[in-house]
Amino acid sequence: MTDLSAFPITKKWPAAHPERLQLYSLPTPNGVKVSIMLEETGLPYEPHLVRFDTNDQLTPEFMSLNPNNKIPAIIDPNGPDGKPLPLFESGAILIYLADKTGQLIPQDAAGRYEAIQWVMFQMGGIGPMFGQLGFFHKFAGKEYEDKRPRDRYVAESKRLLGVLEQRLEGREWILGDQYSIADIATFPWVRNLIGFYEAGELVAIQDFPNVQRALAAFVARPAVVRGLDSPKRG
Ligand SMILES: N[C@@H](CCC(=O)N[C@@H](CS)C(=O)NCC(=O)O)C(=O)O
Repeated sequence: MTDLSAFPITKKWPAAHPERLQLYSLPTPNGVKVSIMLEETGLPYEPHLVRFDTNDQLTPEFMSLNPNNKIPAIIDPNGPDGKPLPLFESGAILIYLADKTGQLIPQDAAGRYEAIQWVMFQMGGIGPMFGQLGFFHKFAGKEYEDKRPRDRYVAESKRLLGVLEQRLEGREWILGDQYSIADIATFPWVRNLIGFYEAGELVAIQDFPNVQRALAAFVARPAVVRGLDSPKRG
């Protein structure tokens, strides 16, 4: 019987199935990367909802797993050497799960680094820039009189969409024929930009037909549909 009691997070979110991978998350663009990956690979997992309206991410139990107080985070009871592995940062989790399952990452060395390169492009570029655009366009930053910060993030988001558009020219997915963790990292953020942030018009999304086409194919995948709703908001 797997014992995860050494992890304080299990006091607040008890593991009903400690032998399964434990996911602590909320269906945000960073959170769903991991639930989509888990659904795509078919790894059994137990989802736990981390609520922001009650600041669950700031509790000592959650921060014992991620001192950076952000979802998603996991514990894999069957990590390297058969020992439990705690992990945070969605990009690191995607790479870990791809390596663990041998799925959604090329198996040759060059292809593997190419996939990691595009995951990093999302982690360092698309995620932070689209996130700032959301703040200045839809949330508290909307009230700021000075529109220069908003304009800066709009311009940077358009530039990044342009990079993605060019990459997808003549390619079905970011790596070509092979759907990968690079797509799982990226498309939840594009979806969020157009949907929740309501910034499609602002970034002139119609100018990026390859991005729109790949996004449509992404959201039509059954595993993506399931992952977008996990953990259930309850
Ligand atoms: N680089 C991190 C970013 C994670 C992140 O920003 N998570 C947000 C939700 S999308 C969060 O937990 N925010 C809660 C907070 O900042 O208190 C990752 O990719 O895992």
